[in-house]
Amino acid sequence: PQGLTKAILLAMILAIVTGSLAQTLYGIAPWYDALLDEWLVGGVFFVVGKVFVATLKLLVVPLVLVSLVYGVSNLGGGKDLGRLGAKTLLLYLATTAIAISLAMAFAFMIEPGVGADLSAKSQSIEVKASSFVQVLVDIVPTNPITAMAEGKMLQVIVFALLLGLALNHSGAAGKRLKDNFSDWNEVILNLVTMLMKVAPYGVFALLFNVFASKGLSAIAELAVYFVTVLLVLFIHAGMTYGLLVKLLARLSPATFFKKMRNVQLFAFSTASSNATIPITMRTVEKRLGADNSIASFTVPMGATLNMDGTAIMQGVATVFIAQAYGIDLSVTDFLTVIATATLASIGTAGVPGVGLVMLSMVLTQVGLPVEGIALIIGVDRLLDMTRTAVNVTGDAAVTCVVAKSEQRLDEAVFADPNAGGFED
Ligand code: DAS
Repeated sequence: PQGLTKAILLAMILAIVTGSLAQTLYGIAPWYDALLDEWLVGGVFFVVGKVFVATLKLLVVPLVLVSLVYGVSNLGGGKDLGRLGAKTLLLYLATTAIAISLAMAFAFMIEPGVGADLSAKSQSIEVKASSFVQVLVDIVPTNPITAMAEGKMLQVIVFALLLGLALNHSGAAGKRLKDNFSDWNEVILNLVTMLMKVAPYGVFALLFNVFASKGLSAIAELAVYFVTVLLVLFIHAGMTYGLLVKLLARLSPATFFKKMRNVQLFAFSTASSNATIPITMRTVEKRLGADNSIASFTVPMGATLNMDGTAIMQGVATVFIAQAYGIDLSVTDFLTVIATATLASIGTAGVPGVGLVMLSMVLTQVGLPVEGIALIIGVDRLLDMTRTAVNVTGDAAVTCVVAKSEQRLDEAVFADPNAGGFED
């Protein structure tokens, strides 16, 4: 399909305009409200949006499993995997630490929370977050089928890694199975391509509902906070990832960002890194030239471990809440926030809203009132969409760096504007 990106962008703009308009007209007449609430937001667009996200999520576990088993079996063996894993994890943690440090520096300078209206704090917030130790224990699955059925990404990744390694030590049987997984990987990636064609409709439905229900009004009273988070998101994505791609992978940042547009639009619309995994995987392999043996590992791992956009929100939100309550943060508090937010991002899957759940862990760690989350919850959905787009961009940037460092990135594919279809 020609210019899928244009179609998605058009759908996005149309949805934002009509959704916001619908929200401003709310209350002009009972029949209108019923039409908007029951038939559109709660009806047609609800169904279309849910089905669209479901078709993406449908492919996540099968694609991650076959792709990772096949990908790992193409690596030299345990020592390669060890090096690859260490490189990837180090880069993911480093970019997240940079992200949150930038966020707190800007929030400290801009002071979004000074003089904030505390009235919203009455809303009670029910959030629970798993402890870091529990996360580590949970990483190894006791039953791979359960892990897949429940979509526990880290457990699926561990199982696939072990199975992929075993393939290399299984002679002819392993070879046959490896070819099988390779075919499955190709077919599922083609299924992803097919499903991407319905994206404009899904994107419209999802975004219309966000803007028709949340609208732009929620942004007004939190404008400074909202703008601060967006500012750092763009700076981090442009600067940190731009430098990463340019200096470490010696590739063109302009080409990288241009080819990442589709992935960012999916991430923005779904607010879910996990649901975007199939698109991220397809793009880094077919359009950016990263070899499957790298991408099959770094992309699923990134969707779960690497959430720079989320860390940025947490950095700004923590400073905002401290300022709103007139609480001074010490240098130790800052370092605690950086450590907690970086580690907190390891344990949570990339689904809508996890950023807020992890924020409660960060606030608790530095003794800030968790009910402060009520102050920012109004605009969180819009920020969630943007930070998810940053999360997946970080996953792809690190994938390119690691693939290049392992001589497993095809620069001809990277440079070819039409590689992988969907000419922009
Ligand atoms: N929506 C999450 C993701 O999918 C990010 C977040 O909630 O902050 O990456």
